[in-house]
Amino acid sequence: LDELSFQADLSLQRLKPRLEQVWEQYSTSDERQKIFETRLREHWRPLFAQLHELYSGRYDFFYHLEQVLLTCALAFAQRSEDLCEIDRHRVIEPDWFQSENVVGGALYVDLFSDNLSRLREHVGYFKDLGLTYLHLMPLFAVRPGNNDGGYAISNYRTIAPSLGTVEDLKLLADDLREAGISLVLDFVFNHTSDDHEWAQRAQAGQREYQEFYYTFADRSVPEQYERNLREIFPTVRRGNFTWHDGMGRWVWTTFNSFQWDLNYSNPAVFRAMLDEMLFIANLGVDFLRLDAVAFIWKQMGTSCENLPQAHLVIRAFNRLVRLAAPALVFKSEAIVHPDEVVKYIDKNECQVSYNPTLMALLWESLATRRTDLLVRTLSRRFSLPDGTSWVNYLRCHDDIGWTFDDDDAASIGINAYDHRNFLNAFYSGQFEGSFARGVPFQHNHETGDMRISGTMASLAGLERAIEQEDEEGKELAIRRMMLLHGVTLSIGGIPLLYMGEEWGMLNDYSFTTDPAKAGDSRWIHRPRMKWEYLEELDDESGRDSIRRRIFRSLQSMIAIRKRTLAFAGQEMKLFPTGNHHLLGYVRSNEASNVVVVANFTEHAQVLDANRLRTAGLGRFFKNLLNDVEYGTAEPVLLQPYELLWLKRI
Ligand code: OTU
Repeated sequence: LDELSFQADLSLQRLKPRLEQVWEQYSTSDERQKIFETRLREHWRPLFAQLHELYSGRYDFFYHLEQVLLTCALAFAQRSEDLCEIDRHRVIEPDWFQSENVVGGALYVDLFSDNLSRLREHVGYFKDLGLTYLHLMPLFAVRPGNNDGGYAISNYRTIAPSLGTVEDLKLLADDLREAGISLVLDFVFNHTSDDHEWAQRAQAGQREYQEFYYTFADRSVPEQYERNLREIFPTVRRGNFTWHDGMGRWVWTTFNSFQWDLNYSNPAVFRAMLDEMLFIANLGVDFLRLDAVAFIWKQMGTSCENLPQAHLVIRAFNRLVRLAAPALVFKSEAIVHPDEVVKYIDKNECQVSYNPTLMALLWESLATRRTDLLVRTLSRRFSLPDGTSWVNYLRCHDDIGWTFDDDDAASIGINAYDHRNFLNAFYSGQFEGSFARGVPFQHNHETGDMRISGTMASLAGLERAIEQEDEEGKELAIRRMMLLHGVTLSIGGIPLLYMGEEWGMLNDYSFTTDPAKAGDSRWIHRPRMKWEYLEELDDESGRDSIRRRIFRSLQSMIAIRKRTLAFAGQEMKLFPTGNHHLLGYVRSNEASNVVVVANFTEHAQVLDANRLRTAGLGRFFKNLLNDVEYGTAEPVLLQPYELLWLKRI
């Protein structure tokens, strides 16, 4: 027995009487107690080791250890029978989310249906589209005025009053579960709003709560940190610190000045946020989106991003979830260099993760009409550890940043700096001949860095084509959108729609009139749902409706995905097409293969069909998307932006 395991076991033995008190307080059944004990046998030692590594330097380590365990046990004791039942299933089948049946959507409750109780009336809408995973953008109580779209939380246990109550959320969670739809919420744990109770206590001078954050009496320490820090929102404020007049101190604020970074080197913060997290878990949440994971640990002399301790904190949270609420899956939101993104993905850390590199490179391929950088990147960076999964998306509520590896680019003769400038020019519509209508986000004039805002349809050319009454342009824009959806629906992992995409919704420029939003161009791609669009679905008068076509095509593609077993899981093999404008890959399961080929240009392209035969993939195929059959005796012709899901026949 090694020293740490010995200490872990001894600590647990000493803590047992405290656990007994929890069971007594909640009249926890013997059977439930046993479940917790069994889980402790599996998770306690690794958990102890993680907490020991993070916090054993503190004189009061054992006190915090006790508090963490009690917080976890209390949440377990309070978890509903229904949720415990799901826990039991998912412990046996931890890779349930890898099914071909899983298709996600994300939305803002207020913009979609005004509030939570109205949202319950639209469960049928999600089912109709084929969704089985629903991410509700942050809906907890927020500060007045600018609240960064819900990411400045003042209370993790109350819902923003305009959206409803915790009771409404629970009812919705029940309805969704009944309909086979998983509920996804954010855990905004890097920072709280400046009006959260802890921040208010800090402002009132309580030292205990000032230590929940990073506060400094003068500029000297912040300036030392600043030497190595990036600026995430440089147009909001230069640097990463904000002066707070009332408190008379500088506060670490990575994002907006009202978002105060939490101090995880303080174990009291770890415990307090664990408590908030398990409260959210017990509402009936299936996936927790861990916001801004890269920033949760700071260390002088480093970039304070992606530090090893950030991983440790998440791993410790993961163990605690395995103890109290194992049905819950963590989704990492790390929009950073691809080498760093994958480090968060592990059965014991975040089981699923956004795939920002695929997202960025799909747009890159549309702009360049070439797939070289995409193929190069997929060949080295798509595969993941067992039991984990990508979340593949095209747009979300945030901007697009050009996250690819500079050396990947250099290896195929692309200068990364120039290429990012080109992509920014292309997607902000400044590049001659661009079809896109995006706008800059967080342009940093010092470094030249820029990201892009805009809806999928506007970036894909629909807005410009409609404005110019360009029929061919509209056709190409729709094809671009369906092409990208067809990739995220088939490449491996959870496809995630950003609601509004199903109608091809265009940029909404009205945010500029709202002072709380005007400074943040991401609001351009957060449009309000227009329920009147639904009427167009059944209007068969022959009137040409772009929206009906987009909705119906997407709906049918989703349905096909859900009956194609080869689209489950994460295994993907690139298929060399021999054509720089095509992307090809093979998805397989024991029973069958599907070969996906995608044309990223507005010109017809030819695929040498012998490649299919010589790769042993078959000689006769059917495109699952339109039932057209192909044989390898003839070259395969792909129409502009055409996508093939080829199944051997
Ligand atoms: C996230 O995004 C959220 O998705 C944003 O909506 C929030 O504003 C922000 O955190 C603060 O809560 O910079 O432009 O590299 O990983 O954390 C979006 C930073 C962001 C990203 C990400 C951040």
